[in-house]
Amino acid sequence: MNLVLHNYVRSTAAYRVRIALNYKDIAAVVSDVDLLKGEQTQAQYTDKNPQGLVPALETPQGVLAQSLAIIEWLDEAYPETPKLLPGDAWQRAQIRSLSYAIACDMHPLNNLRVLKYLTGQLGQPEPVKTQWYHHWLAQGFQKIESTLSESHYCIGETLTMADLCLIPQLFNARRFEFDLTPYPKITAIEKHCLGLTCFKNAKPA
Ligand SMILES: N[C@@H](CCC(=O)N[C@@H](CS)C(=O)NCC(=O)O)C(=O)O
Repeated sequence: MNLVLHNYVRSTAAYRVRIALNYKDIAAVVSDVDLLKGEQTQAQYTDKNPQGLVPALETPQGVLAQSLAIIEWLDEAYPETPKLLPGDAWQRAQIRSLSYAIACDMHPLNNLRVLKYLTGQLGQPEPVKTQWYHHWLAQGFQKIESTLSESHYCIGETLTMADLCLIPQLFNARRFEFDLTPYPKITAIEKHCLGLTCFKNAKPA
């Protein structure tokens, strides 16, 4: 299958999909969209992905937006590859629940366009932006830390979509100098995952 991943190297959401492709060993051509230059809002991109965000995956059936939809599609379209939503209905629901806590409740509050609106139209200075960013990270990470066990992974004993949401969010947190010492279970999972090849080859750096 010919796949094209529309990507930006520092995008948290695209990072999730890069890890998924690596883990499953699925080849995709990478096409970079420079978010800082606003390429995500230009017709060349929005004609393909009207949602105007990265990632998007071009597939033989069409263009799919939304990282979690892409990851679930990869799981179903490539059933012979290792699953990122393994287990029974209950376990898969647990994986989605934790993934959504990060991707739906944390990440959107700290997205580029939200931060730009805060410092641009709303005229807030940089320290307020950082305070906003850290506030919502702390809210999210506190809740997640309290639900984790002592495993190497967020849910169960294997890698799942939830880990693909957590690790990129931590990359972002570190980039904004957020103190992660109060979250030992989260950082233990991070340490383990960053040692895996599929994460190493997907890292923004
Ligand atoms: N819920 C979407 C989020 C996508 C998203 O927000 N992507 C960011 C980069 S991490 C983006 O394209 N931002 C551009 C902007 O804010 O203008 C997903 O999971 O794919």
